[in-house]
Amino acid sequence: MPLEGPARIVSELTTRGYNAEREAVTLIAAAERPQPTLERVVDALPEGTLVVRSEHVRSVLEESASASGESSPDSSDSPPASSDSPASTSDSVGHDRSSAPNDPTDVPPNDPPVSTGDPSQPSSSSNADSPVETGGSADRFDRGGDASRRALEIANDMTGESTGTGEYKDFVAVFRDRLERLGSKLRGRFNHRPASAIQSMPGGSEAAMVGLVNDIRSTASGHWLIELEDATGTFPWLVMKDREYADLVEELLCDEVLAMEGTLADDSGIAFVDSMSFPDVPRTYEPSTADRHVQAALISDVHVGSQEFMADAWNRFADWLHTEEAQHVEYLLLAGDMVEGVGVYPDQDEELDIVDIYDQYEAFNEHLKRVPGDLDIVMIPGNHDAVRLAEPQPGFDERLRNIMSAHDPQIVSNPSTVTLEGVSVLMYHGVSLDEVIAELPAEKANYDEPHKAMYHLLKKRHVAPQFGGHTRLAPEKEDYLIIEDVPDIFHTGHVHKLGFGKYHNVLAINSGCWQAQTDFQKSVNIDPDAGYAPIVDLDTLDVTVQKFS
Ligand code: D5M
Ligand code: FE
Ligand code: ZN
Repeated sequence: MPLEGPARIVSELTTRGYNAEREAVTLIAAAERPQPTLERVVDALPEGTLVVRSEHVRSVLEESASASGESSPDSSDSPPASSDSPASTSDSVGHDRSSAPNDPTDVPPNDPPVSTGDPSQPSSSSNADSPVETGGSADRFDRGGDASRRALEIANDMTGESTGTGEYKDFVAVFRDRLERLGSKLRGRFNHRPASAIQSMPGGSEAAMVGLVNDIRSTASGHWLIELEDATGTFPWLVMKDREYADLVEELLCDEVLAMEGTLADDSGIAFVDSMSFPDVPRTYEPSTADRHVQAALISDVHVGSQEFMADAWNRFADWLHTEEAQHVEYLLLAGDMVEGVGVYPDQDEELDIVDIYDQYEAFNEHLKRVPGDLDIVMIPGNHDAVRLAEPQPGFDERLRNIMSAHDPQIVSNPSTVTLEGVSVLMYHGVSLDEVIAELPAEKANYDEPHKAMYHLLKKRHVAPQFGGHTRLAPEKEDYLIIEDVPDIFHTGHVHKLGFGKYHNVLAINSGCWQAQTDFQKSVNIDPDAGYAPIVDLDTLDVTVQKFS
């Protein structure tokens, strides 16, 4: 069967157990008779070769050119061999990564070829099997063909909007905003009363209240007392231990907003809970999907600068993005912890590979350069990044933006919502997940199933409900941490575990990381999922996981 183009050549080589450099494939595709050329190249490979390199092809082509007087492909109209540095053309292609040595070195890559340019300009070639674009582009497969159909919008980015001074009145304002906005998702469902009105209702009355959880206590007899607060005051609600709702008490976090319905005790002053409701995601929620086959890679926690940063796995990921298999990946989302940072945890400096924070970002940028230039990239900061720790975290400052300029990423706050061709993705780094996992019983939230912890945030419609624990809060004029609109995808990281699942049809994905186990993680038995990239089909919300470690 004739070899129709690079894609067929790659598949032909992989079925014979070889991976191939991009340039080698280009050269074979450009030969006058690709099939016999491929046969001759394979025959001439030194024993033990795993990757077909451009040198292998060139020597075969030169041989046959001198035998037949043919011109070399370099002088034909076909795609020229790249004149860039070797690193720019060393991208292995193929599907069998297990046999792919890829880049055996651990050094940051040299500059790969520049981007194909403006992604809104479709590239000249729209057929993945047609010869590659000219100009030594890294993007052999034609992502750009549909670039005109790309659409990316950002919402809820609070970068540059920070007004809070951290004073008491700011905290009052942000909690008021939370109660108002999350409460409005509940108020329509109940005949609710303010705390002050309930305080003066006669015993035996039915009552409902929407409030913030102010306190959770167990009583001497094993029941639960939950104090709800609203703008008028507080009221205590008693959940009897044998009621069906008792099970929900262990899910509660302080400062979340919910509704309680129940009956006032005879001497009033307290109410017995009959039902408890959360702002939640409707069970019937129907997520939006893209109207073409297009994918997004959702990753986080790169931790460049740490001795445990897995450069090899990253390089394999970046190289894979250049292959045909990844041709539909047009978006790359990074949910924080781009670098390891400095002084984040005690004794962290002992595990630093790069000690200067700006040097860490420079190195991160070098790694970012290796991914295809025509990806649309969005990133938010995490707790290791050089922005304020308190949430919401504004996007990186000018100096860091200038450093992290490879492929012109969109840099937004943590959290932010990015909508890709109609599919909304709530991006949040995920520090509150530690808290959810610590507070809830293990079957409801644990490190091995981080997506389950995410479900609780969706149910509470807030990315970091509890104030005063791990998660630091910077009060702003509004509560940016509220999940105002139901997202189609919820993307977090931070806990360094890969997990995904659906909650009321919303896809929750916690990316793994690109950092091998640190000494601290070893000491507390955190076994990270390092070197994986979850890839989401935006037209179906299906997930496939690519492993690079
Ligand atoms: O944290 C990755 C995960 O490991 C996250 O679940 C917190 C936890 N972690 C890591 N180092 C520490 C220390 N020193 N104290 C407490 N918890 C820790 P990340 O912040 O993304 O590196
Ligand atoms: Fe991290
Ligand atoms: Zn983190």
